[in-house]
Amino acid sequence: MNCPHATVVIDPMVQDLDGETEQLRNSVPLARIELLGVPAWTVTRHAEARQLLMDTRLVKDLDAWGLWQSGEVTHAWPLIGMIDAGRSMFTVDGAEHRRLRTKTSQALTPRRLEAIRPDIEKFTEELLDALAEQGKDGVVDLKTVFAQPLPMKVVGLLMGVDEALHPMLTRQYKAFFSMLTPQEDRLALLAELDVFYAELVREKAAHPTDDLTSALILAEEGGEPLTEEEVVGNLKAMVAAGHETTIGLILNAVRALLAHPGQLRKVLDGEIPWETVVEETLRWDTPSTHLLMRFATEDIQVGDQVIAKGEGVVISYRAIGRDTAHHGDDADAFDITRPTPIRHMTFGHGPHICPGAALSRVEAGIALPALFGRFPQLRLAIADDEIRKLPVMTQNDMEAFPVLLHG
Ligand code: STR
Repeated sequence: MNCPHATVVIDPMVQDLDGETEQLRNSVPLARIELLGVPAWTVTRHAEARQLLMDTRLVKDLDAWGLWQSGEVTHAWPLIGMIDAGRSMFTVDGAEHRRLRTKTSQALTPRRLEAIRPDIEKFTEELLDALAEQGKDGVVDLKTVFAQPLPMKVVGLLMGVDEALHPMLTRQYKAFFSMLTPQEDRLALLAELDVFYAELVREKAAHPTDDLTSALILAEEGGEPLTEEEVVGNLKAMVAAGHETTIGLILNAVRALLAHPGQLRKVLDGEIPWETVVEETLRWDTPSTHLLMRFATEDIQVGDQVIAKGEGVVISYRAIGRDTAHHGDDADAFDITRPTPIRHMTFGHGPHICPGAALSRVEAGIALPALFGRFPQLRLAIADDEIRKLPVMTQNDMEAFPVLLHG
């Protein structure tokens, strides 16, 4: 049933994410949602999302939000940290956005990433050794031992964050994303992280190395150098995004394959490439469920609905990946044998399209075949429907992923 005016209340404690996605998809192209008492629009269909992601009347600037201007939304709202993340390529539009983003996107092209492929392979092998050791007598958590540390090591290498600091960062981001963390604690940890990143940037400014943080500090020839605030903003966006989303990509792919043994067989037999697994996972079970937020600087007509000036717009990537109008009637099925190419939009579209897309594909493209190559008998130690989703509103994040390595 299509009831475009019903408001979908996004529940941080939701376990049935498919149910939430379906409910959102009952209202296309836009749905009215409520995020912990705060109303917003969300886009639930591929075509309109694509269009809105190119629409310059929608901006990232928090000051364009009516509910922020009026004081109805404040720092007391638990999701404010998803929007008010400091000045960076994530929060600025237009020419300034290009200035903030260029170096990062240039550093993350498939060609440039070839240079760190051997490092990613080495990290993967080391973590698989640890997994083998910890899982030799029984159940081991694939999340904490493998899927979580790998992206942190990779983004740490890229940005020049020492390994000794990775556990602290993992802990802080876990608390940041969890809706069970009291808001004062979340604001305190964000403030701590800001101090940490500012110190790191000063240290790199004094002793530049060959990492991306040092590159961001150096002035472009003839260009305006980024300010310390901008470098910090970009650095923390890279660490948060590079870490959190890739955990989801790896675990969701493993989960989908284990739930579809016939398809896993085809991959292990070399009939279907790993890239297809990665792309179908990105479409079907997106790491990022809802991306907050953009604001309308004028009224924007979408179909027969109007996003009024000052209203907030979320992009619900999970619903978009399940769009039957774009992906066909079987959009709800995980199917790596589908005859048509998978044209998902999980990395976004337009100027803010994920600069780390190629990196995440390289990471998952190394991690998945290495994992299944080493443990072809890998299986879940619990039933699939016993996997607990964390109380996180915007990411598809699991509590743990307990596995048995040897069947
Ligand atoms: C987390 C908090 C922070 O310090 C900086 C950022 C900016 C980038 C954001 C990140 C946030 C949350 C997760 C995001 C990421 C960009 C991509 C990632 C939204 C707000 C996704 O989940 C797609």
